[in-house]
Amino acid sequence: MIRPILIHPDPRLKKVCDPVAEITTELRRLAEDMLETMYDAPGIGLAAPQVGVTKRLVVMDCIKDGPPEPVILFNPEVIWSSEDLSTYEEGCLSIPDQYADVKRPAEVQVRWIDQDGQPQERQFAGLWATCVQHEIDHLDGKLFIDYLGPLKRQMITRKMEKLKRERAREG
Ligand code: K2U
Ligand code: ZN
Repeated sequence: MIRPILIHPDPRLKKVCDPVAEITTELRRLAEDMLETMYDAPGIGLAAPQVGVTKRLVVMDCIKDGPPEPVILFNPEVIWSSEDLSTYEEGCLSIPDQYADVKRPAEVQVRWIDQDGQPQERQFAGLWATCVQHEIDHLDGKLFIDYLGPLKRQMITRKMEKLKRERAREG
């Protein structure tokens, strides 16, 4: 089912999430719900804290045109990152309609546990690299606006507080 996506500022988006001890049926269901929620947004990534679950789980599918390629990552960790950096104009489903350039390592090697409990390891480049780093940041309570200067971050936070007030009024 499609789950509501938390909007910044929200304390649950700032928490360091807990590792997943065991891949339960419930967590597999959560991962499926996150993929459905991500495709509906639409987005190319989503982290569990964004739907209010402070567990170390992210989903991604950075394929634009072509058959979908969903990836479910439990306890993902970056085990290597390139010296080269790449800049991407990032957005975030928890900070709607705000975009800013963020510099990150251009390639990363990531290790995780998949939905079958199997350890996986893959090197990501391009948009996949940007996305997986953006999602793992979410698991550490870090948002892309944390890479911006204090004034720009504050301006965006103020806009989100206004948006939340308006949404609360609409009901
Ligand atoms: O985690 C999220 O909020 C989903 C993010 C993932 C993402 C952000 C920046 C760069 C790459 C991935 C996005 O909102 S998904 C929407 C999107 C789609 C294409 C390109 C950038 C952002
Ligand atoms: Zn995000």
